[in-house]
Order: sequence, then C-alpha cells, then structure tokens
Amino acid sequence: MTQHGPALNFRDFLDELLAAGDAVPIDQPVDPELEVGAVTRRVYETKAPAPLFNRLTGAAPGFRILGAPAGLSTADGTGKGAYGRLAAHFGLARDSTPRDILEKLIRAMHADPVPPVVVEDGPCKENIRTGDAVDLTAFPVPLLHQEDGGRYFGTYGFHVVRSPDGAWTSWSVARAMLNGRTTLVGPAMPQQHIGMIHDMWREKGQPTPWAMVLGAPPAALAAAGMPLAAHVDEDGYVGALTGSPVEVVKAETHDLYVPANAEIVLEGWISHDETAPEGPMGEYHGYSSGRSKPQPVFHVEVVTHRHDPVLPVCAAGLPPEENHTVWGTMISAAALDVLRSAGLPIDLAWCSYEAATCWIVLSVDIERLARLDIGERELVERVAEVLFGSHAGWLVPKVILVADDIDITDIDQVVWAMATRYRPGENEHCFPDAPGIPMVPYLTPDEVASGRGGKAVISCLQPEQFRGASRGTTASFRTSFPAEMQQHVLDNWASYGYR
Ligand SMILES: Cc1cc2nc3c(=O)[nH]c(=O)nc-3n(C[C@H](O)[C@H](O)[C@H](O)COP(=O)(O)O)c2cc1C
Ligand SMILES: [Mn+2]
Repeated sequence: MTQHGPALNFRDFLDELLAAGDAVPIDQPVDPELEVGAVTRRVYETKAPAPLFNRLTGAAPGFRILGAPAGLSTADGTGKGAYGRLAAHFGLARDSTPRDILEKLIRAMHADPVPPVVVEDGPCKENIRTGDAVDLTAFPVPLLHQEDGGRYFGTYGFHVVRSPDGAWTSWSVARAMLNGRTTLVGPAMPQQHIGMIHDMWREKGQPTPWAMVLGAPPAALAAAGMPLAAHVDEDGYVGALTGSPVEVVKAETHDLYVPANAEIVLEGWISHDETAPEGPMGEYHGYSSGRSKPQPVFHVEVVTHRHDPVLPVCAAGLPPEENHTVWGTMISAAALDVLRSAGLPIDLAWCSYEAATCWIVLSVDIERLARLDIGERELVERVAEVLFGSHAGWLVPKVILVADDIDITDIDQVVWAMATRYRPGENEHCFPDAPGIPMVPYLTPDEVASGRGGKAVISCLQPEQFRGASRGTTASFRTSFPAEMQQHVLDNWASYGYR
C-alpha cells in the first residue's frame, strides 16, 4: 500500500495526464542522446502533451522517461486548461488559474506544517542495488542539448540533506550531471539551502549524507523548487499543502528519509574536497554559457527504484519549461507572501513565464496605495527592501510594478502597460548593491564575482494612480460597453456565425 492521488504519487499523476490526453505514450524506440531532448523541447514550444518515452535505445527494457512534466498545455475552447499539468502537481483541477494556484500555495505557508510519516516499506524499494551493482549508466540518462557538457540524470528531481543536529531537513531541486558509473556532479550554491547544510557538515569534518529523489510526489518536487525560508522543512510544507503527511521510508545507508513511492532514489554523500567539471547546460534563462565549471561530486552508494521506473526530465531553455512554470510559480507565491506580510499594497505577484524567471510583475492595489499616501520612490524603496532582502527575491533581478487594472498573468496586458505607462529615464530604479543569483545572463564578470548588481524596480504606475485614479479609461470589450451590451454580444456570439 502507498498513498495515492496526483499530488502525492508520481505514477497517479502520470495516469491522470494520460487519462486527460495531456501525456502521450511513445512506444517506438527513442534515443536518450538528443532525441528525448529534441522531442521535449518541441513539446514545450508547441504546448503539446507530455511525452512518455516507453522504449529508450540502449537502456534496460522497462526504463522510461517523462518529458515536460509541467510544460504548458494548449488551452481548451474556453481559454482554460493551459496550466493543467502544473495544477495536477497540487491536486487542483486542470482549469485552475494562476491565482487559484498561488492562493493555495500561500494558505499552506500559513498553516501548521504537517510532518511526514515514516512507513516501513514502499514502492521505491522494489529494486535495490548496492555495491558493484550500482550503475547509473544503466538508466537512460539523456543528453538534452548538443551543447551540453554531459548527460543529466537530475533535471526534475530533488536533493535531500539534513543539518548535522537533525533540526532542519531540506528538499531542493538542482540539476545533477552524470559523472561516472557511481557519481554525479552539480551545483550546491552557498546561498541555497543545500549549500548551507553542506557547509555545516564541512565544519564538522564529515561528508554530507545525501539522497536524490526522482519521480517524486509532484507536490514535493514543486515545494523543493520553492524558496521557502531557511530552516523551514519542505516536507512539512508539502503535508500542509496536500492535507496529508508525505509517506517516507528510511534510506538504506543513512538516516535520511525519502518519499516511499518515488520512482528512483539515489543514496550517498557529497564530497567537500572533490570537484569535477559540470556543464555547460542549456539553462533556465534560455542560454548555454558554453563553459563547464568545477562543482562538488555526489557519490552514489545505493540505487533503489520502482519496477519500470519513470525518470522525469526537464529540457531547460527558452520558456515555457519547468524552471518557469514550477520555479517561477513557486517564487511568485513566496514573494507575494513576504510582500503581503510586510503590509505592502500588492494584490498579486507573477513571474511571467515568458521572462524566463528574470522578472517578477507585481500588481498594486491602487485604492490601498492611495491610502498609504506615498510617492513612487518610497513605494519602490519599500518593495525593494522587502523583496531583495528575501530568499525569493535573491532569485529574480527585475521587479515590475503595475496597477491592478492589469491582469499580470496575461503577458499581452503587461507589455501594453510597460509600453504605455513606463517613462524612460524616470521609472527605472536601480539597486546595484542588492544581492542576487549570479546566473542572470546580463551580469558583468565583476557583478558575478561580487554576487551583487543588475537589479531594478521598474514602475509602470501612472502618477494619478498614487492617488487612486487612472489616466484615461481603457478602450476594450470589458471596459467600453455597458454590461448589458457585453452580455448581448456574448449571447449572440454563435448566431453571428462565430464558434
Ligand atoms: C526544474 C528546476 C530546476 C532547477 N535547477 C536548479 C539548479 O540547478 N540550481 C539551483 O540552485 N536551483 C535550481 N532550481 C531552483 C531551486 O530549486 C529553488 O531556488 C529552491 O528554492 C532551492 O531550494 P532551497 O530554497 O531550499 O535552497 C531549480 C528549480 C526547478 C523547478
Ligand atoms: Mn529550503
């Protein structure tokens, strides 16, 4: 027995996608070398159903790959369902909107954590390989882009580490490249929680006990890609989010616990002194740097997996892929929560997927803004102080403020607001000393080295909006006609001859 439902069981999630026609089983042989990546990229770029590769050249029979696990879908006739795969990660209906998803994520941030429950056994232990039987190359590990420096085992899995005092368990998504039969290599940045905990073990002079979970419960994967505050356990957040504790089993070799129904689990430790070249890889911002970098080596001592395991794969690059749909959405929720909690008049926050997690748009409630009786510079300073000082705000360099007449989840409206409301030379406020993620593509070498720079708040607020009013009225179907006329037109839409 194991827990069920799309949010807490990857197999159920996959079945739900297949049943909804939002995943396609592919039974002809597909090559993990570039073909998996090429199909997955085209799927993102055409908003096609997720590809389930059932036969992979060179891999043991039964080993499978799911591409684009949280790619966008083509919306249905009523304009809904584009976020269906993402919504399924949280057990939400396929027609959920970004706001539905964000409010659910934020409610769970304010609920009591629901810690995981330990179970004796689980599907992830159906196959256990130790010692010489550990061979990561037996899996269909894909070469995702021709410019990549290697094959990536971990593009949609999470690391499990725990502080030496046992007080803090961290689940976090980061990429991991195949380095050999029993080793992976990948980033563990000191500002990310895996890096902080890795440093705690270094101080103790012991290698960092580590596990990696692939084909995890989808809600757990999303939470592991969320910038919750330091010392917050992602596992308890997942319990609060889904309303049920995550079932976990003890690892074979150490005291870490992993979701019991995961598809694949790697167990081992992270080295403090050993590095290997990692990358380049096509990345979330849409570019490949063309260079490898030395990164820590992850040693795998045990591999456990379900029968016919499914490895989920993100082929990073131009939006929309999971760095935008999952990471961007989780950043939006965390950022919205810190801004609201600070009392700022922010109605919604959204990392436009099209902006590759390089900007976040904030919708400002102009009635509440007017009551604050402040000017643009003060609003901008307050937003920057709260956001750029937070774990979530470290990740996103640009912040765009717009009034709440704009639906910030609709990129067309955001572009319109920027084009018609932002005044060159006046409404851009730079914060060169704010710390930020060094991956942002336009940073100078000095900024990368110092970990600061390239951050700005751009205001698309009109001067009148600080007094609660707008300049002019918008000319559109929703705003330029009496409600009765809008309804009349909608009622007659088909009889006019439109479908
Ligand atoms: C598909 C995907 C890939 C990601 N890859 C990385 C990565 O390679 N390195 C990294 O530092 N963060 C990566 N992230 C973002 C982190 O998971 C995210 O910032 C998270 O908050 C980190 O966990 P932490 O806040 O507990 O440190 C990725 C997120 C997703 C959804
Ligand atoms: Mn964390």
